[in-house]
Amino acid sequence: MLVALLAGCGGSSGAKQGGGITVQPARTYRLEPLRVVHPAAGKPATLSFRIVQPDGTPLTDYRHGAGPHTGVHLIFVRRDLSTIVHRHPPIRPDGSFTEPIAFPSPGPYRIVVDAYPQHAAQTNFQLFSTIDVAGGYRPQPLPPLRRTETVGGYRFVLHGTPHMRAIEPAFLRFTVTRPDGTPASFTPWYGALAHAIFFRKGSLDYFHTHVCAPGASGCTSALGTAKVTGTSASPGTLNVGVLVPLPGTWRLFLQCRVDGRVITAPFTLVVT
Ligand SMILES: [Cu+2]
Repeated sequence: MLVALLAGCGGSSGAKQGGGITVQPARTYRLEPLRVVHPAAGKPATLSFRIVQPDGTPLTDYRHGAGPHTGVHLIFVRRDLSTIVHRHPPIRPDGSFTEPIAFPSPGPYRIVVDAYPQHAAQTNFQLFSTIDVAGGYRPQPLPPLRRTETVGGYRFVLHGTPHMRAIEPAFLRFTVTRPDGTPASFTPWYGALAHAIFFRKGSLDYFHTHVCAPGASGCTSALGTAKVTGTSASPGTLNVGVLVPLPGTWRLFLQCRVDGRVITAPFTLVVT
């Protein structure tokens, strides 16, 4: 099965106004076309897309180099915030991306394409779409904040009491230990020691920060004039920057690579 998806990028579809005037879509970046072949849970699916620039030509020139702020970050989040898939697909010379995806479970997902163009006014921008992965969808209630999450035997502990406000940088201090109790040592994955991906309950608003190795550059996330940079001062510790645009209940997906495997630990956060 092949599904062509409409890219929902900033409400740019044309709209009929009263009096028969057609308002043309804003000249913005868009996903064109965005296709998913075999969107069923547990089966390998293939997603392909290009980003088309306001002038109608495909975007081919992306930022590259060290750090996480390069290329395209492709993220799928299930609507109930139970699971995500996060990839940095390789860029083809014609600006197209083709990525094999295994959706972990059926249901509605939001697709985020977070792009870092080489030459643009802003560092990055996001384009959004949605996809239904076939199968029975049973939404899971969002669990309350738990300070300890164990994933595959790796233990993530959130220390202190988080007080988070919208648009204000804050830090969450985590320790991560292996199944044998020793501090986890993080190996860079997609340019960072850890990726902190935030989605807001209900609206699925998105933000993304990183933890990089000491001295690394290109690791600061910005929201307007506010900036935040995560740090890791010693093995097994993560000082994760939080910078989200709106109050509400958010789900943080904290991802890192330890002992050759990528681990995702989810945490529920309340931002006032
Ligand atoms: Cu990231």
